[in-house]
Amino acid sequence: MPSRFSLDNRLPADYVTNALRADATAGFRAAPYEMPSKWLYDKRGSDLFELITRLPEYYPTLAEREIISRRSSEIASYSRAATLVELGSGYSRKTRLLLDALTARGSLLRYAPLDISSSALAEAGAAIRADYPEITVSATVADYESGLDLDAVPGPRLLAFLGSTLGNYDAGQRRAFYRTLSFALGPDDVLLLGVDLVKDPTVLVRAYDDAKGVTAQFNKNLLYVLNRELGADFDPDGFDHVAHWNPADERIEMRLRARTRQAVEIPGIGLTAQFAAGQDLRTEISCKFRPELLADELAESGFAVSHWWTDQDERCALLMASP
Ligand code: AVJ
Repeated sequence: MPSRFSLDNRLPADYVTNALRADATAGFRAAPYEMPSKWLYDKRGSDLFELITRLPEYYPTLAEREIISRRSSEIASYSRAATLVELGSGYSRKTRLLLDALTARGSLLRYAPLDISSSALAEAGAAIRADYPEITVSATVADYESGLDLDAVPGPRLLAFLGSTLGNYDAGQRRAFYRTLSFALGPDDVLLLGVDLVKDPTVLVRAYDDAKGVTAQFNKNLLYVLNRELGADFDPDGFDHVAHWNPADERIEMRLRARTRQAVEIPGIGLTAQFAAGQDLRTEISCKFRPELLADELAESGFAVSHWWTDQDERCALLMASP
């Protein structure tokens, strides 16, 4: 049987410019300045993140891989999925472990990755199509934050949201995200969430401030994006990379700290950002979770956690929940 691969673009042509403009307008009117972390991931940012996942300090990728490889057949038999939907799939590396287990079980018909990066989807989609000829790959370029339509994909569905991407949302954004999911999922579908757990802050800070400075480059990539897309004149050398542990909210905050007092023109939004020396632009939050609290907030949004797995060192967790 011939394999099938489709790449469906659901983003309007001017999506990047308009959405970035709206986020930058809000973010540079806020005090302190802030930007949503999704703007870190253009081609260069996605490549830098790939390098981060191979750093010795950045444990989450390996820890999650360890859990998935030990639990993939359980996941396959509990979900009996006909479709694996993956949000923020990027280059789909860990996905293969799930695809192996689901195809071995014989239930899987389709892999449906969604991402805002069409280059990552095209690359990953083509590779998966070649290696899994028996399933259909239907990739969608979409911003799932603004809604999710899964009516076209056969159930039961296993919706995977891995890599601790959930941690990029604050509590209110997570609630909105769970709502989107509960509209999209049916009673036979399951959610598979990968999260990073609260742990010793020195371990956490090291994971976000590595010795080689790759994370610093990744962080500063936001300034190149703002310069390119909004005609801004940020000087990346004028800022320091900061990984700050916020103990009250139990999250890492990546920031760019102005080395000197400076004014930055952002013509795309008709605004000048004024930085005092030492003033921050927050570029990412990465929330760390406690099992009971995460199960509670999922329950409040109508999801019941049925399984909960960690790696041997209990750094990260993978959970399965039903709507
Ligand atoms: C891809 C969002 C899970 O928050 O750990 C890595 C991104 N930022 N180093 C994370 C990231 C800095 C990463 N996520």
